Amino acid sequence: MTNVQGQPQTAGAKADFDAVIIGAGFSGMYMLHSLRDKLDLNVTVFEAGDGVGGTWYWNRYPGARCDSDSYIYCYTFDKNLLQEWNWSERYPEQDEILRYLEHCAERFDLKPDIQFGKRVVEVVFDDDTELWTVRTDKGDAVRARFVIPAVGALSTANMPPIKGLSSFKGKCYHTSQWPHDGVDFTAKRVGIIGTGATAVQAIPEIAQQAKHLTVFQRTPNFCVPARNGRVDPEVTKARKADYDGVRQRIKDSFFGFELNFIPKAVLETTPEEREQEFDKMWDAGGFAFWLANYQDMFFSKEANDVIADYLKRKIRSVVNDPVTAEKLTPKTYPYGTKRQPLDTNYFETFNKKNVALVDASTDGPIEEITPNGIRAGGKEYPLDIIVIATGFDAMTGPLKNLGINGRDGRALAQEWEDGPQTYLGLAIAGYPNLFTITGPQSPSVLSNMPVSIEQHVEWITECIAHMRRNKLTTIEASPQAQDEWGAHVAEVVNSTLMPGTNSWYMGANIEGKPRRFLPYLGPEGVGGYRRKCAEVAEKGYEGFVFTSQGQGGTVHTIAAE
Ligand code: N01
Repeated sequence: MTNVQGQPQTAGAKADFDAVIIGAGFSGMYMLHSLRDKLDLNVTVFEAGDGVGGTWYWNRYPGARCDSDSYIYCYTFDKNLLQEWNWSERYPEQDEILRYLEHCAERFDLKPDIQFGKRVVEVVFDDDTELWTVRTDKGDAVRARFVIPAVGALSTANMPPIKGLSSFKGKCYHTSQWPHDGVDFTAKRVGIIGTGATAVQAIPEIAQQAKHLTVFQRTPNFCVPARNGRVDPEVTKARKADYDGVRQRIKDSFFGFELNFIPKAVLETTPEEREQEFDKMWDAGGFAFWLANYQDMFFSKEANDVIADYLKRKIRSVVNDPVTAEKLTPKTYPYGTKRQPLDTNYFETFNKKNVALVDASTDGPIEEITPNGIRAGGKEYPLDIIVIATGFDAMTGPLKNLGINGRDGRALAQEWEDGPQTYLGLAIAGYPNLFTITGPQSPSVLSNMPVSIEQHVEWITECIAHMRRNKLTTIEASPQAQDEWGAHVAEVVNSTLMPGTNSWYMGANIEGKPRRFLPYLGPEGVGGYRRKCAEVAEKGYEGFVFTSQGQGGTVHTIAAE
């Protein structure tokens, strides 16, 4: 075992570990494998859960499944793993994805280096030793050269600040903190708050079991059918034979899928021509309608209206009651500027006799939770179970909660009060040797996550290998590079329709959260972003500052452009 500078671990090293990774989901697991098995570093992982899986460990609500096609919602770094694993469906359920991640943990022997049931509560940089001290809620305090929060973008639950929540006498569950032994809805009156991607998956499932389901909707959503099912074995065989090609295509693509925009403006098409294209995307199911539509969809309100009209007609054609159909039809924001939920019988569910919709704008908003149910628009809805599907304090929440204090005692939670500031969504000025995986201001949630996770893990690994080769002690984003990156992220998104919508991408779902676009919607997508990160590395880590040999050592500055 050697330390990060290539010296034997025992040769006067002060750190307990070369690296501490926080979280054992998709990103933390690959980060561990990569640093431990490629660079031979001494690494430990702290994981709050009692098992691996991250998102897939916690989100066990009925209907939970991935929205990306399974053949690309997986690790692609290991050719044998790609060949040996077989998914049962186009969009596998939560328990199957969790089984896959458990299989990966066994296959790469990760568990011995993961400390389960330990939540990190503080991460503090020491200016003198240039080491991080990581503390957990179980009393651990370990020192490490590098810290890599692999905490996911959607892992801090948003508990809505609704009056009376704790007074409810029945059972109440947030979808992301679901009981491991499930919830029995039989003969129960159930209320669900929220109609985002989670609720769109859960509502049809709960409605099948519950005596009655009341859906409390604040904003209606544009939904597209998932079209889940078994994948034709011949298609699977062909994909497996061409995984090198698949991998290259998703890496170079805009969103990490085998999907590309139609290189044409919808406003230049005839109604017949575009209706045919819309039908094709609708029939294909999945994200095609969102991410492979006409190229002006995200830029022109007029173009967007044409596309949204197709989806509105679909809602009206499925929902029998015209009043309910109107309530379910989005009218206040452009299509695609909120995350696209994929559905299986979502709108059809509102035709069932045991399902009712309470819409905030027409029936009145939720006023309070009472001991017996939910009061909205002056009326009380009696309930036995409340399901809270109100999402997450996305992207910044998980990082702000870690108690991160960087150089000179600066606190990340304070510095980000007006929104995240990062360089490439990978590093933060004032926080040396701390890397974020799929952090704010990187493509992250606007991509097929495993593609972006692998890119970040591989970039970070190569960066640490570079430091090792060159005997460098710390790396830190320069404030100038960080400012320029922040300005670029804002400039790019401001040319689209995204900033005008109250979405969690904008932080608009959390009261008091600054209105900032949180991910990066690069002009060339994840492919362009990957090339940018590679170029930064090729230019000697442009925009980063290195030190060597500890405090007082040589400072190497590589200026930003
Ligand atoms: O959360 P959301 P989610 N009172 O924030 C409403 C990923 N995901 O858990 O739209 C009343 O999207 C809120 O209303 P509004 C995916 O990236 C992945 O559904 O803010 N209502 C909205 O309807 C997704 O985008 C998969 O007006 C309140 C809902 O609650 C992300 O997770 C599957 C409220 C929250 O929707 C989050 O989805 C599922 C309040 N106080 C999800 N506060 C995969 O397939 C909020 N709402 C991998």
